[in-house]
Amino acid sequence: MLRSVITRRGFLATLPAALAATSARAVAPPKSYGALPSNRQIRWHEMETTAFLHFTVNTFTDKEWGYGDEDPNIFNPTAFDPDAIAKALADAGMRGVILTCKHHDGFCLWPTKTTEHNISKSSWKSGDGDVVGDIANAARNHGLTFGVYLSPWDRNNAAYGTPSYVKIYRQQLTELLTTYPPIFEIWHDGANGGDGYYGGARQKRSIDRNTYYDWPGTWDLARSLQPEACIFSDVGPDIRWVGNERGIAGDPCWDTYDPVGANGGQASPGNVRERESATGTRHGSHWMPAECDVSIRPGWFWHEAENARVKTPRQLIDLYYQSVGRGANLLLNVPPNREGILQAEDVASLKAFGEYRKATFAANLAAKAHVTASNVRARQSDYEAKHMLDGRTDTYWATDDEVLTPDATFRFNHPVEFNIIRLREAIRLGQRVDAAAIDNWNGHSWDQVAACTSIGARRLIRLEKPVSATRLRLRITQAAAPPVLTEFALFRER
Ligand code: FUL
Repeated sequence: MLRSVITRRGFLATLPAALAATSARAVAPPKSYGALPSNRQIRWHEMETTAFLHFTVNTFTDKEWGYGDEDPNIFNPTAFDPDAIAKALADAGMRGVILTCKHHDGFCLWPTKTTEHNISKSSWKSGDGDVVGDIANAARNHGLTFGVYLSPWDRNNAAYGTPSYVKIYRQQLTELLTTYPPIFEIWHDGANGGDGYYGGARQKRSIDRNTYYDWPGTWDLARSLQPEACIFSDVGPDIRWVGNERGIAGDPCWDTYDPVGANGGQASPGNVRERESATGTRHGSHWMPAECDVSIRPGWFWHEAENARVKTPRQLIDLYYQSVGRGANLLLNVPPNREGILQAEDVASLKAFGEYRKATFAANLAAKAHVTASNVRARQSDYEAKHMLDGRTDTYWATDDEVLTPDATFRFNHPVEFNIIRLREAIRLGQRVDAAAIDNWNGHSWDQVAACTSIGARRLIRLEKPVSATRLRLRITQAAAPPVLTEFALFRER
């Protein structure tokens, strides 16, 4: 006789009756709590760090925002090398790259049919250039996924401010999503409306940020064309802006969020109460993790004068802990220069940042610990605390339903020296933990060495100086639902 059961990973399995008898005693996994991530969001969380490429006419005019009247011929990189760009990003540990396919100036870096203001009108490569295609291919050749930034604001387009521009914007998005798939992220900037060339009108055009673009319609279109792509904006729907351009997430930084408009009403791209973007909303109704965008230089575009002001490896490492370490992703902008390559100074910082991460996070120093827990769900081995050490994201430590503040003790045969602690919740079951602490055994009693609030996809705690331990205790001090942790890891900065 065959019987179907749902295994703890949610798979439907058919078991012989004898086996089913044993599994009938198995206790179901904990119930999920609150808003849950989609599969596309889970994949996005796993990327941790991605790169931003700001590259367009501004690179050649030395501006941050082009007015929209730039001559296409000005776009003329002398030694464009997409492969070298992608290689430098991949070597630095970036997992994806997002290109400014069109910035506010409206110049399209692919041969679009929607406007004359595009790369095919440039004498560069005799009008045969396609920077979007070239970067997308090079990225994939180096194992990076590709994403598109398409500025909603278009200071070139004569129709900007009328309904027909919104159609053009959607056509541009359609071209990008159908010509260069797969796309992992679609980036909608919040800067909207103001002065511009607008086909020669040279005037100020204001739009209603809540209604003009009919964002739900645009996102439905994006979903239908690239269902696996995460859509980013100030208000998601998949990924939220962190509320600042310094690359720093809030602490806590909840993965859930209910956006509120700048004046307390409806929120939309360009109209959001930024202070809440950094922390998210505890018990919020949408899973909408934060992305921390920041430039490796003062500006988003390359400027010769900023070559000496590139962030140091140390600064990038600090940003990593302030973004990725708080459960967000880091989107690091590294703008190509007028040659069409990354500036040597930027590459040097990137390289050292990548090497630091490779060396520091090479192996979990707690992997061989012997671990016991104050509570294990139904005392079942599937839920034991050892699953926090197995390097897998689909196994976890879970407790009985009524146990919200358990602890787990890790014993080491030899003292371990560490200054980084990494914790992860099994986010498929929601964000459950509100606070945790870690104690070190001093031979007589426990000394608290670290504490944190939100964990979610990931929490990195960086201690000021290394700690040596033979016994450590992880305490969940507050939780909204029985905690479900998939990782406890220790590292020593190199
Ligand atoms: C901002 C834009 O105005 C900047 O130019 C840049 O693209 C940045 C990432 O977003 O809103």
